[in-house]
Amino acid sequence: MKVEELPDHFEKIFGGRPRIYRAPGRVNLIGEHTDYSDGFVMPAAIGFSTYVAVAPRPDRKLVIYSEEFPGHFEFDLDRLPHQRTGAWCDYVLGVAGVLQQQGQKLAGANLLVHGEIPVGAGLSSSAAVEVASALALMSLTGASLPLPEVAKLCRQAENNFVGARVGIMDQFVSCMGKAGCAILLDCRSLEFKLVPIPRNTRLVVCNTTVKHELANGTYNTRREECEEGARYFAAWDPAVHALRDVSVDLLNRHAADLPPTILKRCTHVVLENQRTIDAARALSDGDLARMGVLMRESHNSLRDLYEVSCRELDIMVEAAQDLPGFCGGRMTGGGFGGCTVNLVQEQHASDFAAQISDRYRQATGINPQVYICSAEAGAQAMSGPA
Ligand code: GAF
Repeated sequence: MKVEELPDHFEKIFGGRPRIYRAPGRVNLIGEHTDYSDGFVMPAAIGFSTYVAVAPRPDRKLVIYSEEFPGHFEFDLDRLPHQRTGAWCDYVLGVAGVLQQQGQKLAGANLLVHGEIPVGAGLSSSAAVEVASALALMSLTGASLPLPEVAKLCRQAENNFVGARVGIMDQFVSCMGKAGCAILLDCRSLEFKLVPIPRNTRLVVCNTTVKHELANGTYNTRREECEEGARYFAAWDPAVHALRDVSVDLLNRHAADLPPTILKRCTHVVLENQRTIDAARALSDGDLARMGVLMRESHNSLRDLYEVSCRELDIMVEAAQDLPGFCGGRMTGGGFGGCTVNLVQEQHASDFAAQISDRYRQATGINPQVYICSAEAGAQAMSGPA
């Protein structure tokens, strides 16, 4: 289905004309696995979005359909499940639950969810469903919240209802993305700076099309390892509340006292935070050579210290290195599969896409998907009822 057809599909299924809300997926240029340690990230929203078409119902039901995702679901707003169902509708349910816990009395609603973000590719399709659903549900009661608050409540839904202990990055950039810019975000204060991406540069996103089983469990394990590291440092310096507060100097002073695995995780986070701040400066200065070095260091650190890369991601990163127009690239998102992000000069982007696909296919026997993207705007209302 094309997005233009969404109102007609909605009408066929439910009757009536919907309002439509859109929330985009993202790539992260640098600052990986730092958000849940209160650190810095630098993502950009991309041109793949999830759309939620919504209209009120006279009763207290929440009815959720999608053509891309299986099943259709009906819930009673006064008796929403307290535990996840295991289906994709959990992202909508979680958001509805948090909105109600915050004191909003939601209205009965029909929702048709249209997703164009590749699922399981690490491009934040789940955050986009959450954000678009939150805007859609709030629109029916006339409630409005600042977008950073929407991001926070969506993250809360994912942490508490879906059960993934994610940081704030994905929901924040899906809400706050700006065309042409990456966002340097302080994940503790939620202060942010827009960092323009040089005009003639494209974000070429290379999907390995693999997702290894490890992804979910290991994400929570990494979080626990970071929390354990922060506890060590807090014992030496009470000003440390999260790895964000650990300086390179403090890290070096206590390196020998940490268990080797914890030291590796902490070293990644501490240095990645610094790289992210440096990268924001490099990008806004248009210094793509420096940006490329930092992205490469980030990838190596995720591969060797944080240990969340995989063979396919490493092959995709190596395959890019000497291609014309390539400025920098790395794995993006949680890892264990999914995508790499590459900064590529615009005039070389199509050839880059073709050549990296060939190389990856030859090395792995797997057909990749390559998307030539740019930084796009964050979540918004598309139209009122027609
Ligand atoms: C996933 C999470 F949802 C983010 O919060 C972030 O931790 C990312 O992995 C790794 O940087 O996308």
